Amino acid sequence: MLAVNGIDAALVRSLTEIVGEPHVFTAPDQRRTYEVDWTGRFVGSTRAVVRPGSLDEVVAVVVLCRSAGIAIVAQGGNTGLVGGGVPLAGELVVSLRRLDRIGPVDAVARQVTAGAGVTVAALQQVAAAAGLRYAIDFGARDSATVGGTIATNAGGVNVLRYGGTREQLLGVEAVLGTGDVVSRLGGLVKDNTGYDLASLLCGSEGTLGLVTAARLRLVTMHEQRLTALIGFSSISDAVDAVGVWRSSLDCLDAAELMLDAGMRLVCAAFGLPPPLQRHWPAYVLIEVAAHDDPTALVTAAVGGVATVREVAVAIDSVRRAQLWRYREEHTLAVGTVGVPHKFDVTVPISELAVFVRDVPGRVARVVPDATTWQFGHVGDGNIHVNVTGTPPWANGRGGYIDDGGLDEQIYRYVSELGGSISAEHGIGTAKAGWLHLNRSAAEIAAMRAVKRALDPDGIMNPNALLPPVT
Ligand code: 2HG
Ligand code: ZN
Repeated sequence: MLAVNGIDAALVRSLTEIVGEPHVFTAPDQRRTYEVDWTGRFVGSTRAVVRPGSLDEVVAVVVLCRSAGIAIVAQGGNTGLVGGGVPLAGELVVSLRRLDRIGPVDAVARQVTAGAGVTVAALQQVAAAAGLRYAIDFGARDSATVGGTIATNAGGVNVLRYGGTREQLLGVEAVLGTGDVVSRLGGLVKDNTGYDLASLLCGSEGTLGLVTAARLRLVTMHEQRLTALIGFSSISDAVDAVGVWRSSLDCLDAAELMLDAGMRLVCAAFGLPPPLQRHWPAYVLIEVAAHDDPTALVTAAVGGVATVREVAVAIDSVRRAQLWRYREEHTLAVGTVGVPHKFDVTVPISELAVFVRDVPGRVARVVPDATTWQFGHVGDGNIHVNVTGTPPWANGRGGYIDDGGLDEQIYRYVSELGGSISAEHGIGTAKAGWLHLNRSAAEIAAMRAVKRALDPDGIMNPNALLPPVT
């Protein structure tokens, strides 16, 4: 791992001149939450965290770091799950959370400009106040930021209807690794004038530059929402049913898979009653959103699938939130068991049920005592495999990086099935060594060339995304 760490007193003084003393953290207790991801799996250290409050300050920080040869890790809400936003090699942490301005909603164009530090929840609230909706949504909405979701091309629960973050992006303002600013916040929907830098920066995980603001698409706010939690006798019945509903329910916003073990864990961890009268091997949570009452449509669609065993339906927001809790609390519930090793993968829908069935056995081959938890966005083929009970192979700094072959076991299997080793969380440092399973040598060479052009001194998140050069 490349370590660039010349953060000394002179650099801290220069950073302080740029952003002001209150916004440079050097004391251990100030730095701590920036040095570790929230699962506790990725633990690094840094001598300083800098919190610029404007585009000019971000430019000055990047220019300073470039001239001093200091590596930068950008951080938003620190909700990332692949070790891409914490200073594992002593990098300077540049927190963009202070860039939290939201511009006026253009209700006619259905767009808004948001700073990188705006949380997804804050953006959703501003959109809702204007009668619109921001389409990206997931459990970490209160902490995750616009900048972080762009850096990782975050997905979430509504991808099957609206696409991921890249599909919401009309333009960005960013500071490249050169210190140059690129800015396209005009919001033109049709704009075929060369390379699409916003798309390129989206999913680049801070390796090319720092996104400081974005022009984002807003979508229709549907007045009528219905959530249903449905029990099935098998994983394949659940997956097949979602395939049917994807065709029969145009208004399908989300289709999430849960399994019996995860459901029991959530109930135990949060003291919740079981959601249905009986426990079932597999559950699907669907949400539909429409202008007209969708109850009749959903009743017909659900009733038309013979393998449905039990259903709970909610229309009012309180009861809908109660049903969603069973899905959204999975991440925290697994965290109560131990530090999880997370795999965020996609496999073709045709392989999904077999994958979910076989993964625990594959895990047991390399870590016999581990427990495997699976849940995810079944509507788009994205499964979250969480493994707990893995021995604590430490990285020497208190984190858990090595895994005794678990990565190899899962990622090779995903790749054999024609899937992706990163569906929506990104590559980070955790998966950089496995990128070749999904990307050809020519593609990786092209990515390296782009990186050299936009970040000539290699200061932008140097250990993330691209495989280490051997
Ligand atoms: C989710 O879908 C998030 O809940 C987190 O992507 C997934 O905890 C995870 O593995
Ligand atoms: Zn997810």
